[in-house]
Amino acid sequence: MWIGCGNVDNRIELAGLDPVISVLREAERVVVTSGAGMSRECGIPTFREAQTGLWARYDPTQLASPEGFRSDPARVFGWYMWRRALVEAAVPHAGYEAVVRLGEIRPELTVVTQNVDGLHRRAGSPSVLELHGSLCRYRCADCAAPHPARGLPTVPESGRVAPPACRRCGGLVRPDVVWFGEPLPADALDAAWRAAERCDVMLVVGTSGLVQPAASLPVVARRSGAYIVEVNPEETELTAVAATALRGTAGRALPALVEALESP
Ligand code: BV8
Ligand code: ZN
Repeated sequence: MWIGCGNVDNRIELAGLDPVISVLREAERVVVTSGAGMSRECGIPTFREAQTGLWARYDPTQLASPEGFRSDPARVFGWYMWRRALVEAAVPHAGYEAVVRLGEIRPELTVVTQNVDGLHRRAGSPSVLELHGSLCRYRCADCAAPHPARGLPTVPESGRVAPPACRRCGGLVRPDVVWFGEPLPADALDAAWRAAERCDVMLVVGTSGLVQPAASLPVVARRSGAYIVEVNPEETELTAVAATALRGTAGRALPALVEALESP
């Protein structure tokens, strides 16, 4: 079942939200899992958008992988300094605020994100499981010593920026994100599996559901009996797992959802 997004003045057809509202009203444990679409309305491109996507001109494994970084550190580091500029300029939209509000009315809310932009935290979500790390943190590629983000350059376009040298061992500094072929942080991933297995409702927001193991969380939740809601303007690999799909953007559908949940 899916609900079209009201084409007039941004309203979601609230009548279509009913099944989602009634399960949320009964739910104790809710998980919000988010992907790049959650930040699209903050001006941060998603990965797969054709022309403007983060990967439009490059193969992701060339940019978001240890091999890519080793073969051309300046190109990869420059890509992150450009993305860092986008993130620093971004302001969390009303959808992020709706997730914070949902956490206030459903205290057992777990936020799990594939995004590395830190926007859930910046919006005020108290605890966020960052499965793929954060481009707000930097460390040495060799000895893992933390490196301060302040003072790193931000660039207007994705150009070449030579990464600084580690102050402890002279190794190259890299973003503290999870690249392809790298393991996810065990504590965050374990907590995410547990939350998926125990939740009553999972909102799957702004993800194409293609990157593993994050894309398996809704499958695990569904198998454990959770009601899955996809929030995405388009169908994805995960639509089949969803009980309801809200065909709207994160910045519009999430506030509409929380407003309906709080209405008497
Ligand atoms: C690992 C950080 C093992 C860096 C990223 C099976 C099991 C395990 C692994 C694999 C597996 N199969 C394949 C693999 C390998 C690989 C993988 O998944 N490959 C893919 C390409 C098939 N996985 C890995 O390598 C992972 N590591 O498994 O390690 C291991 C274990 C032990 C020891 C060694 C190794 C690591 C994966 C993490 C990679 N890092 N990010 C960075 O960001 O630079 S991935 C990156 O891409 C994102 O974090 C995100 O996860 C992914 C992009 O996906 P989305 O977020 O969904 O974005 P996308 O653009 O695709 O879609 C956007 C959606 O939003 C669309 O649906 C669109 O319609 C929608 N949308 C648009 N606008 C809006 C909107 N929605 C709402 N509102 C809007 N306004
Ligand atoms: Zn070092």
